[in-house]
Amino acid sequence: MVNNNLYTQFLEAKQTGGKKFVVLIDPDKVRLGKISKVLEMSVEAGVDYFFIGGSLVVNDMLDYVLKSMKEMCNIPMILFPGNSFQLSYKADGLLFLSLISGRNADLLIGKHVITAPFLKVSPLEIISTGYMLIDGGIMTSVQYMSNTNPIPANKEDIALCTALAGEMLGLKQIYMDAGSGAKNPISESMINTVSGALNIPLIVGGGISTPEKAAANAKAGADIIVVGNAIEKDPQLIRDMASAVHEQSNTTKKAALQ
Ligand code: 1GP
Repeated sequence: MVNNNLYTQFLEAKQTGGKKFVVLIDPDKVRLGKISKVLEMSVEAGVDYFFIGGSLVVNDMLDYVLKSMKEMCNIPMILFPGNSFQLSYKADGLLFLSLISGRNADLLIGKHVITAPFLKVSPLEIISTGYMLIDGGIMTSVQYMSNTNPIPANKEDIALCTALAGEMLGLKQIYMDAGSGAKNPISESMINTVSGALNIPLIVGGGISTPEKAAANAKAGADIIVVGNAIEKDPQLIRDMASAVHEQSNTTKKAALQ
């Protein structure tokens, strides 16, 4: 039986105006002493999910990190793989990413063909995701590693048409990413334009460094907000980021009821 729990929650967020907050964990950068603190704070703050992955994972730590995390908390762990080697059955789900902003056939469909038979027999919930890189003002790892051009930050029409095409192709959600450590996060205006036209959930991340920006993105229409770098630098931000995002969910729901 196909497991749809995670995606059902994402879709419900889109449909009801609920907002989800995700902490991105790069398994290469994890020190287990520090991660236990991050997990503790995430549980207290009500973090909804962890995304696990990185553009370039060089240590063979993925299974170990996931196993250790699972022992410490119940927050669902979703793989956000930078390549087809970043697979582990110890996670709960996997973003099956097709890089629809690029024209690199391998990342649009090629790697997927190779991993499909492994995923078919895996217990992971597979969530097909149209992945769109948006220019964040610097060359990010994902841009370099994927050998693709991001969508220019001011080209909202291209972002909109790309996201719509992804939805029409049957992808279950769209992830707009300025890339980890982006200098400029995605504009609220672009988020608003894309989100307003989609019936599927919209994930937004890359370069979000303050609770104010996280809240503004949620208000602009992002259903799921992802933060990695800023939290790696200052785990204390988890609480304020999570509540800034969740508060927007209340605002939107209240507005919908009025
Ligand atoms: C990157 O969207 C994520 O793929 C998160 O980016 O690390 O800049 O928060 P940051």
